[in-house]
Amino acid sequence: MDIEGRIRKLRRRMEDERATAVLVSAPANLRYLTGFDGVIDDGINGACLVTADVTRFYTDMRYADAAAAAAEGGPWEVGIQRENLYVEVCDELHAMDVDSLAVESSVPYGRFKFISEQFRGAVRVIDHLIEDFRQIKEDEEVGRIAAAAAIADEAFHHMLGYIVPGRTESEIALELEFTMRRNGSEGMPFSPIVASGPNGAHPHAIPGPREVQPGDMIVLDFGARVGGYCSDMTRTVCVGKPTDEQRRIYDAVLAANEAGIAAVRAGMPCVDVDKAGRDVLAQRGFGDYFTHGIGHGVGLDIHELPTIGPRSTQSLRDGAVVTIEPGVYVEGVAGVRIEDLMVVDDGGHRRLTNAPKELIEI
Ligand SMILES: [Mn+2]
Repeated sequence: MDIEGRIRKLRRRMEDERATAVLVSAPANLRYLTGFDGVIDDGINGACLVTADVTRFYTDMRYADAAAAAAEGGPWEVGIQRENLYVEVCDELHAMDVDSLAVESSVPYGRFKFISEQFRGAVRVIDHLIEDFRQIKEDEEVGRIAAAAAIADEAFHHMLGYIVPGRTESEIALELEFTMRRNGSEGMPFSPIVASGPNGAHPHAIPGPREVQPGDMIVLDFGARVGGYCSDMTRTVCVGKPTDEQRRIYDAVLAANEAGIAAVRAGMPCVDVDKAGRDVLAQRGFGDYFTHGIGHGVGLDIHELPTIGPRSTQSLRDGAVVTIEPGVYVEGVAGVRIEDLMVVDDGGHRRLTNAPKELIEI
């Protein structure tokens, strides 16, 4: 991981923004900036202060040894928090004569207010301070995401033999999680979604006690985590033979998925990638049943930049890792979603999800 390069990019951004000092506290941003993988609660026991000369990662005594080991020979130093992280950081800024401070736009209001009071100077927020850099993945980051995607692919194959009528959504979700963790996933980037029959009409349904029945479509949306990096995929299967209507919905979503993926290359406006898939669903009469953006970036967080939807303002950049996940949701009847993960590279993209996409009958 190119920690030095990341800190260099941040300092360039600070110059552009005329920020003398920045304080980073969102866990994924901290991990990105330092490479330190300790368990950090959001802004409670870890924050990184960056000025033109200093990069200091503050944490408490519980992480002192691990942080010192991680800092060894690297471009940042460890500051030990004694009582209150933000009081101590502001005292340090006063000692350094720093009079303007920037924080991430994700900082909670209470913390922003507290820091402003302690700092007694100008504190402002910079939108996507670190998140902009995080879009462009280094090879090692892509390798970790690919490893997580492979664990999820393998779990999907296992699930095809596990799902039978009578099993509940909760049982199926547990088996998915168990399989991925047994195969090397570090916890879950999000709780797996298993939505059967009419529950599939809710894009982010919570698995429950409903037993899978013959004739159900089942939406399975899940991912694994390797070296801190997430994967994300969705497949929809049918219990027994699909009806003509189910087949028509599935084919439309699959065509939209492929059209969206075909549009994924560097320089492509995200709004056009979304449109490529959305138009296919509209042509087939399902335009009103696709109720979210077609995709998003994936990395240390399960949802990160870029967002790919009808109101996106960004374009895809070389090295971005994104999902394409159109869906059709018919209230009271069923849902279908098909989601793949890919990296934008070499004038096109490389798929990281490789599970089959033809409609599988269980
Ligand atoms: Mn997703």
